[in-house]
Amino acid sequence: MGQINLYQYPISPFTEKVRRVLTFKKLKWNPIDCHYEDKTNLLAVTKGAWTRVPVLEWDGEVVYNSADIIKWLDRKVSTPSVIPDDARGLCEIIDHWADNTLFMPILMLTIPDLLDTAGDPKLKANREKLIGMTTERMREGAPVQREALTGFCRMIDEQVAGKDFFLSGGFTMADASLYHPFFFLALNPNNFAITDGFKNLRRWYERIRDLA
Ligand SMILES: N[C@@H](CCC(=O)N[C@@H](CS)C(=O)NCC(=O)O)C(=O)O
Repeated sequence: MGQINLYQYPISPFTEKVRRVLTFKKLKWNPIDCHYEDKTNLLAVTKGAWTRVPVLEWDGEVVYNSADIIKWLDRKVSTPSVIPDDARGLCEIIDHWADNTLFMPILMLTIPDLLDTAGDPKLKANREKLIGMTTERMREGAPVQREALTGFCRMIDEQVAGKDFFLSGGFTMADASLYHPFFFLALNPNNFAITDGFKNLRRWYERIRDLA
């Protein structure tokens, strides 16, 4: 089989979701870094259809959208599987919750400091436009976001108590989906400290982070 090209940003959480699955399946990939503004390579590989990362290109096929990439990969390389037959819908529901609910407070808490540290006014303006909110507004909402995230951490902590993975039976897409927001949160140790009181979650997080 040919080389796997993964169009990405190194700190992209949605790409990290796919990287966890590639790692679990012991598939090596070639990272192709994309630019936040110049979408030339993404438009070329997707024939104009998609401008976000991740995009995966393998053996002449091009797949985009992280959940679709993982489902496609699981069909192409079915051992070890990450989507159990009896939990297909559940994996998609968990993925949807992770991307659209769990990720939201983490995005709002992480982006302001990240952009300030980057010190690139063009990047800041681009990201504020994409998210539809200024970093000042995000900072104002931080207490509410912290409270929401603490509640989500408690739910995950309860589910992974006494277990190695989120669902019974081993690593699944659910672990990759739920891990990616915490990968992004961990870019800022002050924010990641929100997880300090959740020992089961932290053990699970480290297990998924350290997959080899
Ligand atoms: N639903 C998509 C979302 C992908 C996404 O939003 N990726 C971000 C980076 S993590 C992105 O490319 N944003 C647009 C941009 O950076 O211009 C997926 O799961 O792959």
